[in-house]
Amino acid sequence: MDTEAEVKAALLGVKVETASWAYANSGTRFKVFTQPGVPRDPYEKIDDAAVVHRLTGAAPTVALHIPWDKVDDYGQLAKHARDQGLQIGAINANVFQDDDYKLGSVCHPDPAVRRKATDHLLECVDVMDATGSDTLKLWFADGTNYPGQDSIRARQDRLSEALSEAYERLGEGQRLLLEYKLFEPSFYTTDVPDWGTSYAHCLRLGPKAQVVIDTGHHAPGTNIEFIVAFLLREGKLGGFDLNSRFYADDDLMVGAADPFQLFRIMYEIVAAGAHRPEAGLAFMLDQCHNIEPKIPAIIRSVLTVQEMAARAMTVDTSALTAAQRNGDVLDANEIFMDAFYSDLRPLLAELRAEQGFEADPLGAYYQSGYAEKIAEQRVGGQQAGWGA
Ligand code: AOS
Ligand code: ZN
Ligand code: ZN
Repeated sequence: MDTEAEVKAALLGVKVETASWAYANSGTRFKVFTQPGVPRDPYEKIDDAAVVHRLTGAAPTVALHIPWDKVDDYGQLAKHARDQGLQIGAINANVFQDDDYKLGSVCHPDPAVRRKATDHLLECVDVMDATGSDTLKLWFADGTNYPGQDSIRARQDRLSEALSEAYERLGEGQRLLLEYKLFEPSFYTTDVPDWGTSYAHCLRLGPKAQVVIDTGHHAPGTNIEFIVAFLLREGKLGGFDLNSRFYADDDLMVGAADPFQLFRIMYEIVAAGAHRPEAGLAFMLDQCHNIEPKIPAIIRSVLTVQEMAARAMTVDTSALTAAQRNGDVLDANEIFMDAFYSDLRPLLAELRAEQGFEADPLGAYYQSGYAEKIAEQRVGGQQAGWGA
């Protein structure tokens, strides 16, 4: 993509999905530092998500998490979102915070526990039906802590059984995204530890099952963009949980630790044409802002995703292809790095202003008085559940 106009047009298709839990209190197992003004219920989480979208113009959907966002009337919650220009995005199941799930959920040795966990997955599809969501996002904390604790293979059979039941429950236009995580909270095995495991289960399930890459879920040094390129080529990449990590699944602002890695990931997406809305790739934020103010941190993350996507769109692909074909290693790398070094924040500010949004969303947020208003109005903010 060469011209500014082409980059701007392509950027309009790159939308970020914020996470309801990122607006609420969160923390680590050591401490949850509560913040003034955090939402007291899912409706207020949606209010905050709407502020991010109104300022940036790039965050039109918000992911829910059940039971953290449990309400009596999900249709009413979805209407509340629509009334503010938002849609409900992925519905995240939670089968990791109930006492019954100590030895796992869908992989648990006790069939009664597996039934309970699978029923929760089906409940999440009911929530999808009620909210108009098209995406069921599944992350399993299931695993074991000691060799011999359980059968590795039997746990895969149990997982496959539960996934099949959830998959069969999906309606028209709905899909299942299976997220992997190499570590935590189990210490010896994790039942969906890597992209290969997720990919194999998604292949077995069918075309409505795809992999979710959480950028914080790999061993240090993993080449994530390779996984992105491979899964895109197989048509099995459903989307991302974007965040940043320095040492584990830190869930920090995306790009904060390694913007170059985010650029390389976005390059593979743009090179495959998967940045286009019709590709259906979900750019979800899965972040927890434990010490920093939440809404500004989420705005920063949305802007960073756009910035790295824009830079990826400016790679001179014809020159790069020629250099690659000729084996000009340094030329090819220099062309790639040229795009990474370009600062496209002015172009993005211009695009936002042209679209009627804030050229400087963060500055506009600070001047809006919204933070002061919610701090005054909302007392006793809800805890997301992380670090609970
Ligand atoms: C947990 O580490 C995973 O990243 C989950 O994807 C995420 O936090 C979850 O979707 C919320 O339950
Ligand atoms: Zn995640
Ligand atoms: Zn995570």
